Amino acid sequence: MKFVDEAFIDVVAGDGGNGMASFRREKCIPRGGPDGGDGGRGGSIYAVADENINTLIDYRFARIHRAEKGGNGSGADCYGRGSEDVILKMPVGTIITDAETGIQIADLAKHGAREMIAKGGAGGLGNLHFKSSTNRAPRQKTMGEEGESRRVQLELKVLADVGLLGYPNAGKSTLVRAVSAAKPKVADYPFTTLAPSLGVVRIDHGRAFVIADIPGLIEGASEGAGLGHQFLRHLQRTKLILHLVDIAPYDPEADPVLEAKALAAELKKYDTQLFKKPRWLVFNKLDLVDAKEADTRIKDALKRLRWTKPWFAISGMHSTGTQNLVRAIGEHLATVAAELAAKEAAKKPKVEAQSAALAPVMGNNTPSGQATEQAQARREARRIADASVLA
Ligand SMILES: Nc1nc2c(ncn2[C@@H]2O[C@H](COP(=O)(O)OP(=O)(O)OP(=O)(O)O)[C@@H](O)[C@H]2O)c(=O)[nH]1
Ligand SMILES: [Mg+2]
Repeated sequence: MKFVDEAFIDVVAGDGGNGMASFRREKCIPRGGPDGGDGGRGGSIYAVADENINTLIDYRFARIHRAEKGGNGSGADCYGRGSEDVILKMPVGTIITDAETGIQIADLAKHGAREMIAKGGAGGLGNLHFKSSTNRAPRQKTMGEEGESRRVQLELKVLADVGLLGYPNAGKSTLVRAVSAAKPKVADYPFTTLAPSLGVVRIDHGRAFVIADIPGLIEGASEGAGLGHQFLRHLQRTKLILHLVDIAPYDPEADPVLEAKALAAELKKYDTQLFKKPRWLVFNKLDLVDAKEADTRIKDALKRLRWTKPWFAISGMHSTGTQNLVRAIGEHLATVAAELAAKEAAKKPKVEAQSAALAPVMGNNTPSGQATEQAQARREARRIADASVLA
């Protein structure tokens, strides 16, 4: 199943209603003066992040979203009705860009984040506003402003904790099959995987992470070689990249170390932040060479790559060393989460001090504390369940 993660939609905000030029006409009130009301404002279009939505699939079918025009003003001081705003619910993590200019409009990173993506036009002015001491019967009015309209691109990055990087046939999909219940296609020809997919990896009871299998990358991907490098965007929000290196490539001419260097260069070309992200080397297909030969090849590779970061040796096909890898990933993710929590806590000491002062004995066992924890747990469970559906 192809993971739907992109959609283009047209958003058309409502025009403002027109102002009115009219005069008060009542029995026994001659020259009642201007009484034309203003037009109402047109509806705007907002994008709101909603954790209950997981894909952009709805936006592939419903492509045009319009808000209504504001009501026109009328006589007897009546103002036009303001139109309702249109709310488009999108998955958390959606990035919205103007399709024509490429400028980012919004990044819906958190549940509830709300951004205006097309502004409704302001209503026109009625002739009430134009009266003055010298012009007591003005006939001017203004028309409502046009609502904004544009084509936007919605992009949802795969929410994975760990992403795989490697040449075609390195064994990425085989590793995903070995450690998760997901079953991406595995075959002995390059570019078997054509679209990213997710798998959920259970570390132990109650702890899991999401791994992203992405298509293979080759040297020159940034210039379009192979499938190009656009799939690298799926690695941008991961917390760890596993760089798979085939220690026994089918092609005897291939040099896995040069290939690994080339991929690191491609990563850097795509995004230096991505290049700086924690990345571990995983030597795969250990079963194809004897232990001594494997040891020599790995040592040689580590030396030539001047590798000082963590590395692992596995056989995805026989699940050798994969549990060890999974445990290490679990520890890494726990450390990252703890660091993030500490950073968040340091960011808002004021708010916490205030709430502590308000409720000195309530702690985190309060109903609201429990509710937040429960909501968090529910969100996480849903995220994992969705990932397995996608996988
Ligand atoms: N002997 C052995 N073969 C493996 C191992 N891992 C993968 N393979 C084989 O290598 C081939 C490619 O594996 P895939 O998992 O499809 O590789 P991939 O990296 O996902 O490849 P692309 O999707 O084309 O990028 C398949 O024939 C696998 O059976 C391993 O640990 N040992
Ligand atoms: Mg694959």
